[in-house]
Amino acid sequence: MDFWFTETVNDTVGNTIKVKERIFSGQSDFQKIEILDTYHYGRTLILDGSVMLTENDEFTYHEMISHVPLFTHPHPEHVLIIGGGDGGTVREVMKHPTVHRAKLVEIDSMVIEKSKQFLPFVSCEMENPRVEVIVRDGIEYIKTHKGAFDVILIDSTDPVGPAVGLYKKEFYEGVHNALKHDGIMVAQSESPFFDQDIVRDLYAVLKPLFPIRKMYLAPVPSYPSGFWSFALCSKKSDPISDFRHKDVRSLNLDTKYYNEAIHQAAFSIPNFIQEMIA
Ligand code: AG3
Repeated sequence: MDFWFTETVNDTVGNTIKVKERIFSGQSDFQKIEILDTYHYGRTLILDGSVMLTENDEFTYHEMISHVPLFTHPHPEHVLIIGGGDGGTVREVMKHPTVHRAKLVEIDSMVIEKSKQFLPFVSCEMENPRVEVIVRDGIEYIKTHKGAFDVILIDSTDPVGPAVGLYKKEFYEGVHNALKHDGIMVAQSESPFFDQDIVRDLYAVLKPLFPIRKMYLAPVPSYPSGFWSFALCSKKSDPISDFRHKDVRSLNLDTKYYNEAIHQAAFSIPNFIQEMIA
């Protein structure tokens, strides 16, 4: 019998993927974790019924959440990743030679464990000596680390379950305080087609906190609408005028999506989304 997985996007829309094999299914203290092998997308990580990443298209998301801020900051050395226990963001951050230390603060140790076991294509840099993995609630962690980071990446799930607090004002005040005077943060900010209220609310929260705020976009075919947004907030550097484009060329990182032209093009925002976040 055919086995299909459907992510329920809303009451009337779902995303359906044909499954080859169930690799893992379990309940952690925080959420239901599933890893499926699928025909089109390869191995797929699902948390509480939502696709977090697939082998076939995770590169767009992980490259864009990492390289856009890291090539905007003049000299990123200390990076904090909140969430992202699969390791995909860590893998991209490790491509930057300026980064001395990346701390990954993930609430759910089972996500880390199962990604290491079944998703080596994302978890491959988790044992890098420049990486420190901390199993803790990012909301608590951020409060105790003032002025510590050059770049903070919020690689969260949708605002349900343990991630609800990652969309609130108090959390972003903490993020602001945890950044150095010229720090930059990026948060994944959902689909402008399906999650308009979340997008609107998040950008309203960020507005009074950071002088520079810009949305950028990337395709992630396995996510609802396949069209994803990120919020870049910065205390000093602008992602276009301070973009270290020469370093993109000279470092010549091994990326499948990100390049110099994409960095700039990603900040071109359609009118309906400009209105949404105005
Ligand atoms: N974090 C963002 C996933 C959001 C997807 N939403 C959905 N499928 N409804 C992904 C974590 C990857 N490191």
